Amino acid sequence: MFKSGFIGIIGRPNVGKSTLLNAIIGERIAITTHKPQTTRNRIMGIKNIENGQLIFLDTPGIHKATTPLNQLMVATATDTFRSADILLFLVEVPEGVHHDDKLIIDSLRNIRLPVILLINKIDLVRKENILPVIDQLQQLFSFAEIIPISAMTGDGIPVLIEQIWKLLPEGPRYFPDDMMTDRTERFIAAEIIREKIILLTHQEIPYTTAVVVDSFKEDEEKNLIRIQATINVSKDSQKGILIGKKGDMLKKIGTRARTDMEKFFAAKIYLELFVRVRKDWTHDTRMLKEFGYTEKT
Ligand SMILES: Nc1nc2c(ncn2[C@@H]2O[C@H](COP(=O)(O)OP(=O)(O)OP(=O)(O)O)[C@@H](O)[C@H]2O)c(=O)[nH]1
Ligand SMILES: [Mg+2]
Repeated sequence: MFKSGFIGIIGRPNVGKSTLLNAIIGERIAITTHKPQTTRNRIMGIKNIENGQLIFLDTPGIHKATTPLNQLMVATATDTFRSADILLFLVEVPEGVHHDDKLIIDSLRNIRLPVILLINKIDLVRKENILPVIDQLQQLFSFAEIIPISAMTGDGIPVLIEQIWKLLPEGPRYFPDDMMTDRTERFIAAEIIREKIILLTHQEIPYTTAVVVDSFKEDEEKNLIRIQATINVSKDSQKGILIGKKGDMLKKIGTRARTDMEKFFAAKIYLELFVRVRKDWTHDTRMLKEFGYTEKT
């Protein structure tokens, strides 16, 4: 029997959703950092197994959003409640049950999808500390399955894939076998740059930066890709910080992004970065759309 369907990965920021997506797919299609609110879009990852096609949807972390950008991110995540066949609700065991986890559980009450509870980051705690967290969450909601995992080490992932397959409906192969994600190479290149910015900068900068790839040109003969990208910031002062003394910061971001891109695209990369101020873009509907942030993507 061939089964297929859409599996939404949801949870608070920083619990390990994108790490899990990458672990399942076996490629770094979604960026991950130790800072919350890394993911801003829905990112599809397609896993083909012998008797099924599992289509995972990584989503932004659900949190109390205040700015229009954050509200869009949360809407992108909660949108999967309607478009998925199964939800994977991730919590991280080292942090225990967080107030926002309870809010997410409350928002799951009216949906009819099976929800699998994933207790993530079990590599960080002793086994006996996992059970109390499971107990507490089990009292709040009737989960279809509860599986302790480590997205980092891969522990529990084969069991998870098996359980998902069991819950999926019979269905067709929606996407070609060799398709890994719905995201373009341009998107992934922009995200790799954004990951380096998040890792290398501080305070509000990770949250007020948007990267757009302006040009992506492949020279197949030379196995070379030329990429030009613009880093958009929301204030003049942030532009100076991103460029750094004598361009130091921008150079660092570029070098690290290029190294990752060369691995991902298996090609030599020429990367050119520009910084541009787009005043208060995180509050501007038109600019949010221009930078690729809409509920439906
Ligand atoms: N030790 C350990 N760390 C993990 C595990 N899974 C994720 N992490 C780390 O947790 C941090 C957050 O991971 P992400 O995958 O970016 O989390 P996310 O839920 O996608 O976060 P947002 O996109 O901000 O919502 C990163 O530093 C990961 O390396 C795990 O199983 N074990
Ligand atoms: Mg993420």
